[in-house]
Amino acid sequence: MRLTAAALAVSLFTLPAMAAKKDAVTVDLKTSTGQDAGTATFAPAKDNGIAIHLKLKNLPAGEHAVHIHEHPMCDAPDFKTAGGHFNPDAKKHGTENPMGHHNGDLPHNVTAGADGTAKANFHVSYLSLNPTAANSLFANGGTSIMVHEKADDMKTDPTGNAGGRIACGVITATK
Ligand SMILES: [Cu+2]
Repeated sequence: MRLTAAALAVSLFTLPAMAAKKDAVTVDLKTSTGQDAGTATFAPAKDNGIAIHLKLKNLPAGEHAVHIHEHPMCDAPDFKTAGGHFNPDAKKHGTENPMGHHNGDLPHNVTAGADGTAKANFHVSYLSLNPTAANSLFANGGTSIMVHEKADDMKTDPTGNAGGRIACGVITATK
């Protein structure tokens, strides 16, 4: 009797936590010199979009663009293998609304402090964690998350004029 009650308590406690863990994906980012650049966590949101939590470090102080790029590859030092922006809808960068948040490429800016860290939370409706969706972060084997040297100007197509690539993390379903 006591065992049954204990087993029930354990399962009630752990099942929801396990479900949440399974659905969220945490990606490690590295700088172009191989330093730890922190993490990005992608979790499903209630409206089928995703919640993104960035906890970055070892960045130069100042504003930096954060994008999703099209290939799941982060080869230092230039991270060119990540390709261009992940843009499943083939939209022009930064033109759809004043914030530029229209497009699968996730143009957002984060600000790193003097200590090189930056934290940010975004909620986006135009990306998905559903592996079969065209706008999935796992589409075609995966994507990558990129931090740039400069801020995204939210208008220059297709790059956002954000300069070099300074940190990168591979996003795949089998992390
Ligand atoms: Cu980019």
